[in-house]
This record gives sequence, C-alpha cells and structure tokens, in this order.
Amino acid sequence: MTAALAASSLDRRRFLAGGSAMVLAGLAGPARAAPPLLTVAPRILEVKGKAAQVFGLTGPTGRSGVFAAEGDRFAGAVVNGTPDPLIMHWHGQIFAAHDQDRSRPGGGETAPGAADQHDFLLTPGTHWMHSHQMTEQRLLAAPMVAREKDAGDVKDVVVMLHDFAFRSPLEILAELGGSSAHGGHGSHAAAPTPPVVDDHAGHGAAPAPAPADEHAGHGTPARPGMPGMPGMPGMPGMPGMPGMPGMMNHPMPGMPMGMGGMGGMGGMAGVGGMAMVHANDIAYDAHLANDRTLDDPEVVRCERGARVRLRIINGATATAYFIDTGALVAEVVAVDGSPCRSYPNTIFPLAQGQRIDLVVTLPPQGGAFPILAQVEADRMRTGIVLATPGAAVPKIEATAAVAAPHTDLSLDLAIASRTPLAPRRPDRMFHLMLGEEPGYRWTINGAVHGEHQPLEAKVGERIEIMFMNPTMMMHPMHLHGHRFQVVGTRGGRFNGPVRDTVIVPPRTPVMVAVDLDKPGEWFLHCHHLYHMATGMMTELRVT
Ligand SMILES: [Cu+2]
Repeated sequence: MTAALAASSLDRRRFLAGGSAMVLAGLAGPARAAPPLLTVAPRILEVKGKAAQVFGLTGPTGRSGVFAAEGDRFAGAVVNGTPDPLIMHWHGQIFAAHDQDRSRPGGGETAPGAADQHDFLLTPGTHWMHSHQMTEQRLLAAPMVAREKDAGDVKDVVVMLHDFAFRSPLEILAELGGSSAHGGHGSHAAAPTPPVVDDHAGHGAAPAPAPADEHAGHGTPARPGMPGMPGMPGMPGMPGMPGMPGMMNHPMPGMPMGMGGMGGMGGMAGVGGMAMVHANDIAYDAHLANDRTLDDPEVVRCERGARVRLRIINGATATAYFIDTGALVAEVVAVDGSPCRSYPNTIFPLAQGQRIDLVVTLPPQGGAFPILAQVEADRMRTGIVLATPGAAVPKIEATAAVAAPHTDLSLDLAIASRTPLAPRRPDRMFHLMLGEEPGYRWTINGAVHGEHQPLEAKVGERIEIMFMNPTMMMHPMHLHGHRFQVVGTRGGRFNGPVRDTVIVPPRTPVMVAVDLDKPGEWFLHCHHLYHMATGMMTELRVT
C-alpha cells in the first residue's frame, strides 16, 4: 500500500477501518483523536529466561517502529512515555530538516510525558531510529523503513540486531573506565528502579568507579582468544594523563595515507608495547535478532521459491557483525538504504548503525535457512530462520565453531552505488584523526566532544572528509542528515557505495565525499555508543 501519510481523512478512515498494518495511519493532521505516530515506553523483555527492562517504540498497530512506503511522510506525534528526557535521532532520514533532528547540537529533548511533533518526507530504504543517549543500549531503537517504489515482488523481512546486557549502560561505561561527561547528550541510563545515576543534566556527573574485577579497564573482557593487554592505556590504576597524549593518538598533520609506515592491517599487531587490534570491549550477555536469541529465534515462514528482501539493521551499540546467509547466496541491493549494483555473496560485514538489504531466493524444494549475524572477531552469534511451510527448524548454536574476522572495507571495495555523486572537485577537505587517550577517552583531532572545533562549510559545497585511525579499534563513523559516498582508502580512490555510516578500520585511511544541500549543525561521530559518549563526536556546521 502506498499512500501519503499526511493523508486525507478519507484515507485515514480507510486505514483505520481496514485495520491496516500501516503504522502511520490516522496520524495525519491535527485531529486530537489521532493516536500517536509512535510511543516510546518501557517494556519487559525476557532474555535467556530472565526479565529485563528495555524500551519499545510502538505505533498504533502495535508494530515496532515504522514500515511505510516511498512517498509517505513521517507526520504526527512521538510521545515520550519514559521517565527521562528523550532525544531521538532519525538515522538515515536525509529529508528531515535540521529542526526535525532532535539530536542536532543543542537540540531538543522531549520531556517525560510530552509529545513531539514531526512532519517530514520519509527517505526511501531501510533506515532506523534510536535515542542519541545511553538508553540506546536498552533497545531504544526501531526500524524506520520506507519501501522503495521499485522494490518489486519480494517479501520484506526486517531484522533488527542488538547487543544486550543486563547491566545498565552506566555500569558498562564504568567498567570501561570512561565518563560520559563529553557525550554532549547526557547519560540517561534509564536504569531499572532504583536508577543507577540521576544525571539528567548530563554534564560531568561521572559514574561510580569501576569495580575491580577482570572486566575493568578497556578491551579486556575475559573471553577466550582475547588475552589481557598489559601496559595498555586505560588500564586500572593508570590515571588519565592530560597533556601527555599517547604516542599513537598524537595528531600527526600531513601524515600520508600509508599511516607512517605502520604497515599491514588486521591480525595481531603488537608493536613495541602498543596495543593490538581489537574489538568487542564490552562483555555482552546476549545478541538479539528481533529481540530473540538463537535459543528461540524468530522463524519467518516463506513459500518455496519465494524471493525475500532481508532488511538488516545493526542497532547494536558496540558490536559489528558479519551477516551469514549460509546456503542461500544473497544479492546485496542496498547499503544504508542507498541502492547499489547487485553483488552476490554469503558473508557481509555490518557495523553499528549500518544497514544492508539482501535479496535471497528460497529453493523450490524448500527447507529451513538460518540468516545469522556473528560478532566480529568472536564466535557469538544471533539470527533468524527463513523456513518454508512444514520445514523442520534445526537447533542453531549461539556460538559458532570458528571466530569471525575483524570487519574491514572489503564490501565497500566490492560494491558500487547506483546513485553515485557527480564527478566534481571538492571545495573543502577535512582530515579527521581518530584518537584514544588514557582513561577511555576517544577523540577526534585530539579533542573530545565539548572541546571540539566544528567543521565549517557552506551549502552547495562538495566536501571530502579523510578519516585516519591510528587507534587499535574500528570506528563506524556516522554523519547526521546526509549521505556520503565512500571514495578512497589506502589503495587510492575508488567509486564506492553511498552510505551514512562507514567502517574506518584500524590504521586504514577512509575518505568520503558529501554534497552539502542544507544548512544546519550536524553531528559527525563514532557509532560505538561508548566511544561517542566519552568524546568521539564533532559537528559539521553548514551555513
Ligand atoms: Cu569508535
């Protein structure tokens, strides 16, 4: 069904009378009787047999998030039914004007119990919404999909991935040794009662000291294959050393793309006491696909021979996955909601914030086909199952036999956009050096958010941003309100996909190009929640 969401009352009646699954039905216009577009509220989710308090974003029909059609508008009220001020980000919604982006710098919180009005054209494709606060860890995220007019005769299956912990986000942050003082958006932990920290102001209230256990420090959750890293900055007992930046996070102006001869990437890279490339600095209790673990996965019944478009969203806060379609060869048709030239494979990296649309065809003989998401550099996984009617669904272990590799730019190098930027010289070039400082402080150009120097540019300009990452972790870098094209890496320029979130692997330069088409102050940040909360965020000011 395609209908403008700012629909006529006739349309609205039709939707309501028909019990349509259209999430946005009944939300057009100022009619007081109209139900909210979305209600954000606490809910109880059972994970591994244990109840947890998380959040849900529910439309009038009870469905999570938004599933609409190209041409529809996001028009109506978003109600904050949580006990904390709420800052929502419409991730991938490039038609949301600056003042519709509640996560803009200095932007608007919605008070508890209050309603927030929106009206913007939905961006076609697979996008999502999430809080720009620590509550994202508590599943305050949902799909925001506008089905493309040319999507064709495929069955849409939306898969939302999450990393899940019973601990509160502030407890996790304390384990890491970090403080959210520089997150810019407060640290509303929204912990179950009693709240861990009442920090609505969000400016400087440091969490409790890290418990002295094996999880303290950073990068060292006790996990097989991940040895402790003595001497690593940020270990317990190693206080912050202001004015004494670590040797590997010193801004190095003019550093060439080869990253100063630091050589090969990936694998173990211990160099003279430097840390090794690593991922997964938080020990999660579970990984979820559509709220479920592989103990009891969602089983989506599909006809034999059916064509299925998987719309997979990595809503995890600190985990990148590899999507594994197993026996089904998948055609990637879009990344981050932007169409790309079809590329077949069975394994696809997906970092925090990214989306991937994969088309698979079930065989005529039918069967059960797990679609898995395995944590990078680890064996843990989650997923759903596509199964034809009557097909038995086998038990799938939540731990794979072999650890996945680290994510890298390989997918971006393999696919090309269907909507690339026009050839043009950039008007401005920015170099952003990603950095890590002792005490779990993550920086851009040597500064945490709040001490940052905004990037300044003009409407109508083409800018290029070169990310350089001498740290030992991958950073999924996300720009609000825009799409960029991935255009360069160590090997030089290439014509990569159009995205809004790009993997910047350790010691690998990545360049993106953006056409600036609207004014505003737009965040540019790492989509690892705890990197963002401890400083890895800047802003792009477009005037
Ligand atoms: Cu990061």
